[in-house]
Amino acid sequence: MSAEDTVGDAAGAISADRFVEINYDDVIPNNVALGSDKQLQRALEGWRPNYLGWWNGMGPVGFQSSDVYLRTAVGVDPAGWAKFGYVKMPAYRWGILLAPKVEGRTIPFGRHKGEPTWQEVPGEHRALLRRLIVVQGDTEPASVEQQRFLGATAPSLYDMRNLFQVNVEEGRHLWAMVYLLVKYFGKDGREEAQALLERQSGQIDNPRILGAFNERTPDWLSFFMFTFFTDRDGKMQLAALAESGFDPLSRTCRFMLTEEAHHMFVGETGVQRTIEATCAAMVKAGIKDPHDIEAVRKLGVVDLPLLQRKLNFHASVTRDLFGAEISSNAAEAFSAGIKGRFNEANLKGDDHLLQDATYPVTRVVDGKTVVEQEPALRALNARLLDDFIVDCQGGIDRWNKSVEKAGVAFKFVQPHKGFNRRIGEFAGKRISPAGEVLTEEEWKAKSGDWLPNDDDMRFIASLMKPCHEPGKYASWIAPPRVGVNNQPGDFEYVRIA
Ligand code: BYC
Repeated sequence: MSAEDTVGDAAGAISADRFVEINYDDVIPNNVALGSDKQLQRALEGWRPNYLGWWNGMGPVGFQSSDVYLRTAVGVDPAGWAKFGYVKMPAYRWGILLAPKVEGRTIPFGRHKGEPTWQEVPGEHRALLRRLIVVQGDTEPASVEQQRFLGATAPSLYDMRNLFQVNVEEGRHLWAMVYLLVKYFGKDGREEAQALLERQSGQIDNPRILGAFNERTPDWLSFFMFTFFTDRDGKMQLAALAESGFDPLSRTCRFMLTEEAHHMFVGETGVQRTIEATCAAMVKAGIKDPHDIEAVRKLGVVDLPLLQRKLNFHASVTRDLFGAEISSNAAEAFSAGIKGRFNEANLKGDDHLLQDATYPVTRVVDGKTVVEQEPALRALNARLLDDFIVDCQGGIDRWNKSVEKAGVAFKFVQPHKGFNRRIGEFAGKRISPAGEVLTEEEWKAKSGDWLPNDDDMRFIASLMKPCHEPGKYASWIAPPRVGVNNQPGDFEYVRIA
């Protein structure tokens, strides 16, 4: 079956008025009138086989010929943009979808504040803009590569379907960045688009650009923590780029954000369901002490202290993605009107220029953590990281409510900002989750209590047994409260071929 045929499956019942928005007749579905720009269309159609080659070679292992109950975007309005149906993943309709243009939009920050947004790349900011788009684009295929082996150990068909939904949407996010590169950056944009398919997560010679995207995602707990924390970095960065004065980037990121929300949902509820299964098993077995690891693990569930160590790892590795707290790159991107702050346009009582403002930055001075005021313009990465930490807390509070409800005495906490960092103020420093500055010896003695250790990883690996029967779930995870698109509990989300 060709990719084009699948529209019938995925979006067969799409009403005619929706087609007006997104043209599914084109080889590349789009709402950017691709057909009227033949050169661009040819360039993207030329890239498409390379993309499909990458998907088949580096995308999900196995299940590529299975029918997966996926949603496909059929409109960019918040109400009803999705159509659900069975699709074979390589036939997913990866398209180019931009949020609607806001007439009269002006640049909301920086030295061009108040000027009309750019519809073309401003020459003086070309290199900076291209770099940011390439970094953003690079993370998308990287995450698919990281998650490629997970289908085989899916704890249910529901979870397998969610994994594949996340994967195809990351693929679409790659298309979104490639569209910008190819349309607006000429020959070097086309070269960058190709290079995005050539770097590989974890490869020594040609790795992905950012650290966290070269880590392994070896098991489902890693996947859920990744989608909770690392996809949330995606949310924060996309939100900052959605403020951009370069309007096509803003519109692209605005639509990508609607997809990102689902990825974080998968992460938050995945961890939540793991916690629920653990607490229920503990209560049933009469185990009161969450630190009685041996007894808890015997029940085939994940002990809460291990989940805390996973949390510590993913939180800290993801925090590195914000770059150095003090960054001249970030200052320049802001002043130039290219990348704003989280929620920039709605920040009240702010001049959106940051010439005289300061921002508190935590760092280590004389063996102690201190907070120092820095020029706000240079501390934009620090600020976005702080916004991220606040955003994470909402989900962690909900996890804690589940634990509390079950009557188990345990509380998940975010580690100190400086814990286990490799980039920025805390790189090369040893900080405990509580924020004490440690010597190397102290760190070595304790870090196995704070980060997943070999024993933890072996135990998690022992739980990763496939559970591929409709309506059934692995012992360590509770069923979801509601099915995808309100489907019943025994729905066959993946028809394994
Ligand atoms: N690893 O001044 P600095 C997502 C580089 S996730 C390796 O500290 P800057 C997703 C940096 O590139 C969101 N290298 O930081 C989630 C720079 O190199 P150049 C992805 C790093 O530039 C889940 C140098 O160090 N989007 O969407 O202010 C699944 C000095 O940089 C790292 C974006 O990140 C690192 N961790 O900010 C799927 C948005 N950190 O340029 C998808 C676009 C820094 O001197 N990117 N470096 O050669 C940016 O805004 C910025 O590039 C960064 C860094 C925030 C990443």
